[in-house]
Amino acid sequence: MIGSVSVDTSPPSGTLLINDDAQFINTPEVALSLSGNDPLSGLAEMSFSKRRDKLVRLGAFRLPQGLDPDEWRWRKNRVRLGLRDFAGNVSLDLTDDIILDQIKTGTWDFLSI
Ligand SMILES: [Ca+2]
Repeated sequence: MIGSVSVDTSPPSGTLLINDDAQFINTPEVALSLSGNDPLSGLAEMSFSKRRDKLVRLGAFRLPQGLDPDEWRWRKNRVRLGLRDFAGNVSLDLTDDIILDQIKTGTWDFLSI
C-alpha cells in the first residue's frame, strides 16, 4: 500500500487584540488576547514583539509572559505576532495598536449662584 502525504501550503491564521481592539486606554494595564490556528500541519512556533522591537521567536504557541504595565507607558504601543506552521509556512504579521492617553480633557468649573 502506498501512503499519502499531505501538502500544506497555507500559512497559519490568527488574531491579536489589545483590550478587545480598543483604540485608547487611560491606564497602562492591558489585556492581551491572541489566537492561532493551522488546520493542516498545525502551529509550530510563534514570534512576538511588544513596543517596536523585532519579532522574537518564542517557541510553542502560548500567551507571552512579562507584559507588565511598564511596557505600556509609551503613548503609542504596538504588539506584533507571527505564526509558523510545521510545514514552514509563515503568516503575515498580525499587529494591534493602542494609545495610552492620560491627559485630562478639561476641568469642571462649579459656579455657586
Ligand atoms: Ca498551514
